[in-house]
Amino acid sequence: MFISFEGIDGSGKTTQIQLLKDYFVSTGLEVITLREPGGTIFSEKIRELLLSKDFVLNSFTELMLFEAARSYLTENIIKPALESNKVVLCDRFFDSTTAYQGYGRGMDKKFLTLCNQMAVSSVYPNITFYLNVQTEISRKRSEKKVADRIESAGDDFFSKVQNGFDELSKMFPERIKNIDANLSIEQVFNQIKIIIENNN
Ligand code: Z5A
Repeated sequence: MFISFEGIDGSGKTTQIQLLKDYFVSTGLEVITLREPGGTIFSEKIRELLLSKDFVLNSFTELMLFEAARSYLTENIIKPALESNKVVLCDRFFDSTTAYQGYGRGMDKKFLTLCNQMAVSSVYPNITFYLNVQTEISRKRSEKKVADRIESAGDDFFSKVQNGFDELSKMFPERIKNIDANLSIEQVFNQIKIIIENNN
């Protein structure tokens, strides 16, 4: 099973991925956790370039780097893991491209869909948990973190991205589960657990 987690920065993805991993492991399943961009030495190098404040990237350069990192990760890690029946939990996947590069940066969404399809070559998440959090709450949670290049974009950018995730969850309600992520860690995880248990 392939599960991705989406949402704005500080929505609690890393926290919930760890809880879901522990849950699956306790039931005897083999689980791998990954993040995007990243998850392999090659893709982590691309991540450094993408998040560094040393470079000014235009939207196209940024997009190509995200897709290159995703293509490599999918081919070399996600596909083989799914073929050997492991559960794959991924912090972000192609919905982030639609939300950040499409809704946030204003790139053409049809073009992005095509790029996403080419990068993942038919490997799609079975479930996507969209951790839907108010921007003020996520900002408070991320207060201590030093902002990277993308996190340094203004509030206007993040409200467009948030709107993008909202729209996506309405367009694909079967796959994308809209989770109220303003609640406590335990309450958020309960919503996820109920969906996983009903899915079995
Ligand atoms: N990006 C893109 O533009 N296009 C793409 O295609 C892709 C990505 C794939 C990667 O960022 C950046 O790349 C990201 C989108 C862009 N940029 N932004 N903005 P990243 O991987 O470095 O970081 P992130 O994914 O944005 O977020 P994060 O810092 O990893 O946050 P998180 O994983 O969602 O949250 P967390 O670490 O679990 O929680 C943050 C804090 O809140 C922590 O102290 C927790 O203990 C606390 N927390 C978590 N949940 C709760 C609840 N429920 N209550 C209270 N406190 C909580």
